[in-house]
Amino acid sequence: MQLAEALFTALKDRGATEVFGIPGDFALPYFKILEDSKILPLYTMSHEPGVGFAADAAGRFNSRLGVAAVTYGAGALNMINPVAQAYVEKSPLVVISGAPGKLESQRGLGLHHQVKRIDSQYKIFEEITCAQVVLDDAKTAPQLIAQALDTCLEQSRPVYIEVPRDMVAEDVDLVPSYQPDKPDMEAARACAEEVLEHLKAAKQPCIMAGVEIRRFGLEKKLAELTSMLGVPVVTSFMARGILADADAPLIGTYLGLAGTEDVRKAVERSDGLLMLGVILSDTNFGVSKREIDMRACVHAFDRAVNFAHHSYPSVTLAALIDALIEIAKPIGEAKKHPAPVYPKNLKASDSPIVPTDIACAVNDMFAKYGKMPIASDMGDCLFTAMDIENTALIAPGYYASMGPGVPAGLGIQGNSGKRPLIMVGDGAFQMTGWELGNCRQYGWNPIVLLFNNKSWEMLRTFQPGPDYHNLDDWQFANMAAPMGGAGVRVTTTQELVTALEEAFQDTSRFHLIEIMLERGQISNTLNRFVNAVKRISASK
Ligand code: TPW
Ligand code: MG
Repeated sequence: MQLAEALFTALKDRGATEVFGIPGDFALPYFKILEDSKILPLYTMSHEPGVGFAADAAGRFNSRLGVAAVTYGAGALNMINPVAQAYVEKSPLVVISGAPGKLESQRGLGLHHQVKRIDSQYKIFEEITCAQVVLDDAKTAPQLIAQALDTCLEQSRPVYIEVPRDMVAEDVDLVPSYQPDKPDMEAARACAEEVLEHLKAAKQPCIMAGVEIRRFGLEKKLAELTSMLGVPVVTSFMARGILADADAPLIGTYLGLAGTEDVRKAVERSDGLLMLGVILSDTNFGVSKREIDMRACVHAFDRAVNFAHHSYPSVTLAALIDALIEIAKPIGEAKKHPAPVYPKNLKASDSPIVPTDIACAVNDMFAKYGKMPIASDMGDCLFTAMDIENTALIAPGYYASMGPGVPAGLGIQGNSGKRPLIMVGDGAFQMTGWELGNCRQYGWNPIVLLFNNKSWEMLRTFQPGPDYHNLDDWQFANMAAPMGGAGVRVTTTQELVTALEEAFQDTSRFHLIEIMLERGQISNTLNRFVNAVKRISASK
């Protein structure tokens, strides 16, 4: 079998369902094999950040491998930021890069797309991926491919696979199939006993579900466990959107002082907090970390479980949850846990639109037509999304890069066929909104809610004043038609409701709803977030 075929077959065997990419001369040979072999469909995008964000979203959405295929140098280095985000947010992203052939690199000439040395790119990717391989030997290639992909699945972080262009058609053996490590159930059971004791001893036990729950496909199991225990569950900010279709006693998303009081108290007053797969980041805990007594927490993350003064270094999240399910019993009195309340029934009128109206209008549409998966960019759109009914959400909740909104939506649709709702600010749309032009050729039809405040408004909330936060009026709605979609600009709640109705009715193309917002109008969550940050810095 040709080396490139072996690679794509191995990806498919491990759950990848498509490839996002942009070719280049160092990548043409393997792109040709991808197309001819038809092992996985290829979706081309317009700019490599879009490739990275789309592939990352595909992997996050179905908890399988996302695949980004690019060329050497100019292509791969364009993807640094999305891959870095995937690394810290634990997304199972496989980066495939073409590279100069073995003989080319020995001729002593500077090669185009090369930086300092031929392996400069490899070294850069070492810093943002958890495994790196160069397939420059037909004998070792199958083993190296297996190692890289299995590490990607086990750690749920990006890996880097470099394919010299003269290697792609070399004859190689099949890649060994995925052999997951056997979990150490004895250690997991001992750990589970201790975790359960910890929860039972607490007056106010609470479980925080983090993003690893989704990454490792554990939502149903967690719902089963938490229903058996009857302990309230919150998600971290980063994990917002998980458990949307599972029957768990979910009370909301923990946002510290930026969130709702019920959720904040359940977490911060808990004397037995169990954090399952939660990233300990400033965005997850920043606006009140000191309120949480970390010594009273148990933290399962990165294939280890940590108590205050000791840890179980080899207990995976899956093994811990399996072991807990074996012994789980209801804890304390079966209290009714308050379900989160979201704004609904938007009054359609000629009033100007504020961000909460958008959440309200979306909730009304979801109630009428059913929920959609959401891809949100960074900006107030993401804080507004906290007021939308819990549904699958792909968003940069930790690393916080602008740019993923539109391409991540395309990644969701390319991966699942589901129509996504995309939420994006005007600043972020200026970065990657153009990827929408790729919808028509693939029959994709996202609904895009563009929050146009003609401003980098989130920055303005942190530093009021400077004029450089002002953005020009780009008239985005007018750009939709030539890109193959329908565009409309709305300024009143009545126009918003009408535009949403039209978008839901017409599934033939993408709909771009350009929602005009006054500068200074921000969501409830961002408002609380800003006030909390100000209060914390004033008290220092
Ligand atoms: C790749 C820094 C964080 S939020 C923001 C910037 C520039 C403004 C976003 O403007 P937008 O949304 O999209 O109009 P809104 O609601 O605030 O008006 N470059 C990158 N990522 C980040 N996070 C920044 C800069 C930033
Ligand atoms: Mg803006």
